[in-house]
Amino acid sequence: MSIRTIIEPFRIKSVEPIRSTTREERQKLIEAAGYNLFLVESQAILIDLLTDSGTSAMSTEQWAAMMRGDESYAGSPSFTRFRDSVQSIFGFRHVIPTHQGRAAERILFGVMCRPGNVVPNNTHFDTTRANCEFTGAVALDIPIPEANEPSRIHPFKGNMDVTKLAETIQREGAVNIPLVMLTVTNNSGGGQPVSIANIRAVKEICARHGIPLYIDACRFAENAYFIKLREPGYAGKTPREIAKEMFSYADGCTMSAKKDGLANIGGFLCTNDDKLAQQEKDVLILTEGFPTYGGLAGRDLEAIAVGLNEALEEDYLHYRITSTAFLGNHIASEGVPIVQPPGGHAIYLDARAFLPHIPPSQFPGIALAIELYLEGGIRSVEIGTLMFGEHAKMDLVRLAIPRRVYTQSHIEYVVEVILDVWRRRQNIRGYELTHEAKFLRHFTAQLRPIGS
Ligand code: P70
Repeated sequence: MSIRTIIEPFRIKSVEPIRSTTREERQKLIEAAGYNLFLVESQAILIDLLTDSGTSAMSTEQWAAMMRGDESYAGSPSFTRFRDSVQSIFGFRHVIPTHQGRAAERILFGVMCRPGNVVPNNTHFDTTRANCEFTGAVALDIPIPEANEPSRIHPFKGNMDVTKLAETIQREGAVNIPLVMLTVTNNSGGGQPVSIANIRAVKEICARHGIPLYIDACRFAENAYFIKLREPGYAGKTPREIAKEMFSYADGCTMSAKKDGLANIGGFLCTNDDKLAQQEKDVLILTEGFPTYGGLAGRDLEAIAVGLNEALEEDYLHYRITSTAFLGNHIASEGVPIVQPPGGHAIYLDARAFLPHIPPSQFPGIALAIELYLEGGIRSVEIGTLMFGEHAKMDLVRLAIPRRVYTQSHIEYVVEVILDVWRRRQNIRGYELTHEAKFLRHFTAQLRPIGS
C-alpha cells in the first residue's frame, strides 16, 4: 500500500501564537484603519497572507549558521560562504549582496539604462518597473497573450512573447535596449512559471542582437520545480540541475532573498560582465555598503547561504507547490474564480468575476479582501484598481503563502472562509475613496463602504 498524504516536511521547534478576534472587533479595527488592510496591525490578523516576502520560517540550520555570522566590515568568511552558495546555484562570476531585491534593481538599472531606453520583461514587478522608469527608461511588459486571461490554463503562463520581443528589437533598435529581463515566476501575472524552452528562445534572440539577458530570480526554485513537473525531458532532473540550466542562459540576475532565499531580509545582484560589476560595486559602496556585506549583517548572509539550498530541496518544493495548489483547486472546484492554474507562491482570486455586481470603479478587490478579513481574520492584498488606477486590466486579490509558516489546517481554514464569503457574495458592497496619496496610493488610502 502506498501512502498518499503529503505532509509538511518539518516539525515545529518554536511556536508563535496567533490571536483570534471577534467579528465585532475586526469590524471596529478595519473601520479605524480606513478600510485599508495595510493599516491594520499584524497582531489583529489571524492568518497573514499579505506577502510571501520576508515572512518565511527559518530552519534550525539557518539559525545555527546565523550564530557563525562574522560581522567584520571587510573580507568576512560569511561573505565567502554566501558567495560560494550563490555561485554554486546561479553560476555567475560576480555576486554583489544588497539589502533586498529593489536595491539590486536600482543599481542594475542605474548602471545600464539611459533615458529613452526600453527594457522588455515578461511582466515587471512594481519595484522593478519603478526603478527602471526612474532612470528615464521605458519598462515594457510582453507576456504571452494567455497571461491576461485569468481562467485560461497554460503550463507556462509566465512565458515571454518572443514574437513581440523580436518586433520590439526591430522597432527600437538593439542599441536602445540595454537588457532584457525575465521574471521567474511571473509575480504580477499570477505566480506563473517560465519554461526552459522560453528562456532559451529569449536568450537566442538577445544573443543575435548582443543584448544581455537578466533574470529577476526571486522565486527561481518554485519555477525550477514547475519545469520539473511540466516540461518534457525534465522529470528526471533535480530542481538544482534545472535552476543551473535556467541561469546558464542568462548574463546576470537580481534576487530578493526574502522569497526563495528563505530569509527575512536580503538580496543580491549577479553579473558575468567584469566592467559592469566594477561600476555596480562603486554604486554599492556609495549607497549600500562595502561589497562583502552590501547593507546586510554577516548573519543575514549566512541565513541566505543556507536558505537558497533548502529552497531547492525536492520534498520542500513538493509540499510547497502541492499546498498552494490544494487551496486553489479546492475553492475553484466550488466555483470560486481564480487565476488558473494555481501559482507557486500565491492564489489570486478574480474579484471582477467573484463580485460582478461591483464595478471596477468601486474596488471589487478591496471589497473582497475586507470581507475575508471580517469573516476570518485573513489578510490578503488587492492587486487591481486601487493599486494601478483605471489602467488595471484585472481586479485580483492575492493570497500569498509564507514559506514553512502555516500548516494544512490553516490552509483548510482559509478555504472554509473563502467558501463562506463566496456563498453570500451578493450582499457584498463596493467602496469609495475618502483620501488618496498622489502615488502608490494603495498603501495609505482611506475608504468607506458605499451607502454607509
Ligand atoms: C511581494 C513583494 C517583491 C519583488 C518581487 C519581484 C518579482 C522584485 C521584488 C522586490 C512585494 C510586496 C507586495 C505587496 C505587499 C508586500 C510586499 N515582491 N521582484 O509580496 O523585492 O521586496 O526584496 O525589494 O515579487 O510580491 P524586495
